[in-house]
Amino acid sequence: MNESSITGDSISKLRDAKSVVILTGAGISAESGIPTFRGEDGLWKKYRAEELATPWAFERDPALVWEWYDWRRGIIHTKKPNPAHYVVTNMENRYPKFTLVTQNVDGLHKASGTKNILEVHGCIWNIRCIKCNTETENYDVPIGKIPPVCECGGLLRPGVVWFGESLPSEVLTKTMKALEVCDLLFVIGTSAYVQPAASFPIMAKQNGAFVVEINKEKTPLSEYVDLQLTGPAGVILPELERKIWKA
Ligand code: BJW
Ligand code: ZN
Repeated sequence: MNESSITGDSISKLRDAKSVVILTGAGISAESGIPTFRGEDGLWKKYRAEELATPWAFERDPALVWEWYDWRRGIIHTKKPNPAHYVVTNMENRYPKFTLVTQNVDGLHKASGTKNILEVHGCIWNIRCIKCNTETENYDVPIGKIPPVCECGGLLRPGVVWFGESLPSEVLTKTMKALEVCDLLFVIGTSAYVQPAASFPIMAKQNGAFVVEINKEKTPLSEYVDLQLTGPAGVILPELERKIWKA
């Protein structure tokens, strides 16, 4: 972290905020060993998104899509939250109003103890029937027979949001409300490429929030934010926590 970039004014903004939203992306789980989507070793470098993460891909070949999700569930279930997840959890306890909005489907924020979580792209540990719409938690690794089938005879699909699908409406409504009232937004480990999540920081800033970005690299948001901290979230966030609350 470039310590000099955090002025006394920024520190008091971060310390004194009352209503806080944190938006996270795959980068916050990278140090837990979970691949991101668009980085050097990102998933989209090896697999074509449109062949795997769309409703049309699932219609065409549900077994292929499930093979990929089964493989990813197998990776994720061995992984644990890293220091960045735990600082986020601590922040929930420090601020009077706190909402975590995550694009991640890995469940690591819940595993680290954060409570008020909005999973805008769903959760890889949920499965949903495409016929009767029943959604259940399922932690089986491997999933078993592929593709899995519901008791009603319908195909089961991962409970995640694919390209071309709407985000869950209740989750989106709660996200919009939180973005309207927050005075501080952290944007952590997202390339800010996928809509509508990429627009959340713009909405919050237009509503008057102070926006802090933490990322290993510059993103399309970097020029727009009030404070940009460059480096791994698992290093930056513990340093920031020390600087703000334990100095
Ligand atoms: C670190 C770090 C460390 C690394 N510390 N940082 C044309 C046609 C159809 C649709 C569209 C279209 N144009 C636009 C759209 C909309 C589309 C979209 O945005 N497409 C883009 C590709 C342009 N969006 C949608 O379709 C969404 N729905 C929607 O808009 O509904 C309305 C609508 C419907 C129909 C038509 C049009 C509109 C749904 C989006 C769903 C996204 N789903 C996925 C898969 C989820 C399930 C799964 O996991 O399999 O969500 S895609 C993937 O990207 C995943 C992620 O949540 C999402 C965001 O990625 P994220 O988190 O930002 O990860 P990366 O890898 O991109 O970035 C990692 C970052 O971390 C990098 O910046 C690194 O530097 C950083 N980093 N290590 C800190 N240690
Ligand atoms: Zn069913």
